Amino acid sequence: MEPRADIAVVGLAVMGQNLILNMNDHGFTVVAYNRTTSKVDDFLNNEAKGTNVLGAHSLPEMVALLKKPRRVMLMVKAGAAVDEFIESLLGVLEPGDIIIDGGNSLFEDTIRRVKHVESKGLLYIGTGVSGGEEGARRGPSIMPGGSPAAWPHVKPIFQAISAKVGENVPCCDWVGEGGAGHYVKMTHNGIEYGDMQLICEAYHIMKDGLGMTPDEMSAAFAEWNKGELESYLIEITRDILAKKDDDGAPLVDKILDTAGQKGTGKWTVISSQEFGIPITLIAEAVFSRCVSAMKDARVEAAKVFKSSNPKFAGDRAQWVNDIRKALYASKMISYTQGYMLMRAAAKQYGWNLNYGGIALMWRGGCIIRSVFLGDIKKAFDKNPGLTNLLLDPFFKREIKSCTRSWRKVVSTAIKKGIPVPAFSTALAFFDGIRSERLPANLLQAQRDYFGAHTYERLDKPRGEFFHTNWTGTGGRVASSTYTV
Ligand code: NBP
Repeated sequence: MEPRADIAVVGLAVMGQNLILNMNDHGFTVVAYNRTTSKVDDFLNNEAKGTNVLGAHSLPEMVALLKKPRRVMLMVKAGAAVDEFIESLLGVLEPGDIIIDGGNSLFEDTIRRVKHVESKGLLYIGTGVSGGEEGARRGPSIMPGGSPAAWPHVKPIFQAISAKVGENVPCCDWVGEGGAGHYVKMTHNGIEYGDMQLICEAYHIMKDGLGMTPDEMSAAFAEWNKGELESYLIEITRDILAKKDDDGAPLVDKILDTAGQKGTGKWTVISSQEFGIPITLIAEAVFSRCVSAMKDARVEAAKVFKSSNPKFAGDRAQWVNDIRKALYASKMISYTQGYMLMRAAAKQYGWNLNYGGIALMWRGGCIIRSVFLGDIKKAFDKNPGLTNLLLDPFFKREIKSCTRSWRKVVSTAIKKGIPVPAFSTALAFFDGIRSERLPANLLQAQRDYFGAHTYERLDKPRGEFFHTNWTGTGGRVASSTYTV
């Protein structure tokens, strides 16, 4: 068999099929393989009919069709299926060949797999692919990490099929070693949870606080999509709110209010806890989905704690403007937190992340794509060492211009009993991060009181630890571990 394929894609579900067709459009010869091999024929006889896509019914057949170094991309369910395929591939590939995992794998699994595959003399890439079905077909955002030596061999394919922004700039670049690509993709998904929750809170206030109809709200989102909030998620929200069911009534009103989740938001929050980075907005977005899933408990409690009149007094157009600003300010906080998280992970794992480059990769193709990410890119281009996005002159100005409206919206929603966990945690973070003094002096005193955990003093250099015998009955021995 003549080795004439540029790459193999394993896994013919929605993502695999669409990526193959996208690669084919860009002139690459792809060989398709799937565990259930009947799906290979199905694909070749339907979606891939008339293309140059080749099919294989076994891994040896697939490998024989590939040019060297062989490139095999897995688009299978994350977890055990990836490990099983890696083991099978190690049996048929050769040193120098490249295994790519394009699924939503946990970054820690990717770190382990890179080491394992490299120990066998092969190269490994773990890459985030974002944009769902449409992205995979027309141009996704691609976030590759793993063995750096593999990148030059994969770059032409990935950059050709990725989304483009501006003057044909690909939304795909090398992210870093080990699990960096999957970490950045995980953070992207966490931020996506946050963005969606913020939009839902804006919708909730407009619906219950302002009494707006779905059509009126759709018009507001259409307006917002012309300004600083212009983004894919605002755009689809506009369209969702305008969509009618078969009977002509708004479809959104008929959808059960319980949200599902697949785990990447939860993983982001777990990782943030490991590093001590307060990604409070993403955490609230994950928990909000959990609260929404407790439908029966909510129905039960709603009978006991009846809500009072949630209507906001005042001018509706003014409120819509205030809500827009509250959403914008909260979004700035969410991305500030997300970037703090990536910086902490990079430090821990020794990744040299290009933060502006990440904003560019997210600028097109993916679910969180937005104009806003262009501003983030500019901020990191100006100052690659920026540790707090809010301190960039543009974002400083922007958030200052929103704070009045933001406080007004959050406080009124709280008074009226409309839950706004993401708007309000964002505001609490903002007030926390801009406080020179927080009440943690008292907290340290409490810890020293009951556990002799020691404290540092304002009037002494950092790193000197003190213990007080608070009750007069304690000993002089302090705890030997001190973690700020
Ligand atoms: P799925 O996540 O639904 O996976 C289906 C594929 O996995 C099929 O090819 C199936 O083979 C294979 N598979 C399964 Br299931 N268990 C297997 C096993 N034990 N061994 C070997 N193969 C196995 O596909 P998808 O929705 O296209 O997503 C692919 C990857 O991309 C996932 O990691 C997903 O999280 C990620 N992703 C998805 C989206 C999206 O919008 N769907 C977006 C971004 C990333 P079979 O046909 O023989 O059952």
